[in-house]
Amino acid sequence: MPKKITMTMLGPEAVGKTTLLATMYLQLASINKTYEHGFNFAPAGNTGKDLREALDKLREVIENPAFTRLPPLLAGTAGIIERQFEASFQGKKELELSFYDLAGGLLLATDDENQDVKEFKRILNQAAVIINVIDGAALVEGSQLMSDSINQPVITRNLLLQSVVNNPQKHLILFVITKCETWLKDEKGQKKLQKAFESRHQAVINLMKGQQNVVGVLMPVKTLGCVEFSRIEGRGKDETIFFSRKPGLDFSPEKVDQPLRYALDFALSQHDQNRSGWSKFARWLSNKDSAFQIALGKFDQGREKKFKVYGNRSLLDVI
Ligand SMILES: Nc1nc2c(ncn2[C@@H]2O[C@H](COP(=O)(O)OP(=O)(O)OP(=O)(O)O)[C@@H](O)[C@H]2O)c(=O)[nH]1
Ligand SMILES: [Mg+2]
Repeated sequence: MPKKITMTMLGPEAVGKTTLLATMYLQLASINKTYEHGFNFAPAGNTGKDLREALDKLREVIENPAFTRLPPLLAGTAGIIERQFEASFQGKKELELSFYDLAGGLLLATDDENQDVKEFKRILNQAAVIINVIDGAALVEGSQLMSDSINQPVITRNLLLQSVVNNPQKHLILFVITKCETWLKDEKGQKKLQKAFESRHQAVINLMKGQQNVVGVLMPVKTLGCVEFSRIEGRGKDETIFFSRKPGLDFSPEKVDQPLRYALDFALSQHDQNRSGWSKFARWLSNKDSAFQIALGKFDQGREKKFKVYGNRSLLDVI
């Protein structure tokens, strides 16, 4: 029986979780073919069909006239949705990956008896990889009030608390910043993003300090690539962010292969470390162990190493 590894999105409504998942899916093909590593990742069940549909909707962004206010491109996710993937090595199925997407509204549910909330907490506790999606425009340009109400760092911290503290499960937490095209253009903008994250999400960063089972990585990405922050209008409750579609640019996600690579690397190395003693011995006898680890080392070469890391950095070592 192939083992199962859990991964999950985490983040409030409309920050870009489903958009990130769909654009990561788009990168699978290139990850499968770029290196001679022997791994193959494929969607299972309805995952491929659903994510292709989401991508088609996202691509419609290029049909929007430039410089207008952008309407939402995707419908909000309902409840918790499991997206299944499979990883095989040298043509043989090694691992099942369950990737959960959720309705961000669940984070604000106040009712402790809410079944979806209970289920989500269970998923978080056992997830090897947690992708906390953060709206970069609200983070950098919004008031504290707006940034907190869109990104909910305190609720995020409270949810992570029980999965991080006193839990034997090791976690990779990717802090993926979306809607941040504007600040990715130069080093100054990138510094601004990191500074805003470290001050406004301090509660989450503090939670990871000294915890041996957690490593966090800050990763700004371009999920759409052709939409930029334009301005903020209004104050207090009326504060609104406007984005505009840039003329001359196509829908072209960038860097989204990196959270995907980090997630898959971590999943594969956790899977390899968790093999039972007997299976390890049998694999060692047949030389399978070293083949797998050499492949993992090759696969790891596709990972950029310059991202800011928090918590126990050694968990990122693949072998
Ligand atoms: N400018 C900009 N807009 C984005 C980006 N990513 C997503 N969006 C917009 O944000 C909207 C919400 O994105 P979703 O991916 O549906 O957000 P979600 O986090 O899945 O939301 P829920 O399912 O409601 O929890 C999309 O319809 C896009 O219009 C981005 O990188 N830049
Ligand atoms: Mg969604």
